[in-house]
Amino acid sequence: MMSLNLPRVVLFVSVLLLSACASAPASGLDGPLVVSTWPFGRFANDQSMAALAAGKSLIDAVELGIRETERRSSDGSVGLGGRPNAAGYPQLDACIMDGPSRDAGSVAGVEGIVHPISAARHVMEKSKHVMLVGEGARWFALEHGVESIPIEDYAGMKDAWVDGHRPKDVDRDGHDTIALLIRDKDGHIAGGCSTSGAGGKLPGRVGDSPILGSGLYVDEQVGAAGATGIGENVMRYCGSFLVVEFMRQGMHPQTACEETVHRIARLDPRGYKLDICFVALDKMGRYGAAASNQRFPFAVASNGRSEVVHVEKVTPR
Ligand code: SD4
Repeated sequence: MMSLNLPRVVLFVSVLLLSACASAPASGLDGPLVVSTWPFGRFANDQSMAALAAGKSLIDAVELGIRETERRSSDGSVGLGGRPNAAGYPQLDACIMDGPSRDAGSVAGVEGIVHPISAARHVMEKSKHVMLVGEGARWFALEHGVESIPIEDYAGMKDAWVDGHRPKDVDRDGHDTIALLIRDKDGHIAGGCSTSGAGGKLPGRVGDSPILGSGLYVDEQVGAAGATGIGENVMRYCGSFLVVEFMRQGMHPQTACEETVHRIARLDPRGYKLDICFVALDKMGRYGAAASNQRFPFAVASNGRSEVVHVEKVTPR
């Protein structure tokens, strides 16, 4: 009769258990995960988590989260209360991407639209196009009943600005973009981005935020990334796409964000003086962030937890 060698059995079971742990996602989260830019992202994350808990779709959760930030735009953050352009009025950018369907929608330089993220979703779902800009984007949003305000004064403000009666105090500071990324409990990925853009921008200027691959990129197979900061320094390098590509190569989202900042800093004449930040999450429920030259607070929500965390600027190398 075969006798049991107890120490060997214990060793065998331990090895089995250890290998099971090793194949679980390293510090990955099981339930839904929402990551977004800046402390104000926390309110958006909470809305997105509530939407998922209520059984709403992934893309509903993205839209409802970002609408919360747009609604709170009196914070001077995102939406119509965000930073005005050089002529003194807001022109808004937003986009949305749905991983499972590989659909996307975007609006840029849109005026008087209270929820540009909803306008972007309408472009995705109700048009044959991916991106609409300016007057056409506003018309399309109004056609689909998106909440709006009158913009009659804007033309006069622009004329006055063109004629040289320019507002004195153009506000170039402050942060005004929400990029929000979601991985749901089944591992599906989606994201959105909404902004009033860089304060004091020229009328007609479009930043990185509504440009797929720059301010936001979602890949159902890998994960998602979003950007904030000076859009010109992101969009010349397809920043969010690059983060996702680094994750595809096997990098943790944290490393992927850092490597993207290093890559851009290595190529760009400004070096690390880029004023850019990235957030990312992956299919396994891991997340990370990086910033070129400042401390970057961002918001994370997962089951039973909603908080603002931060990363320090990367160490130049
Ligand atoms: C833009 N990336 O329009 C946006 C601005 C921003 O924090 O994110 N500010 O360039």
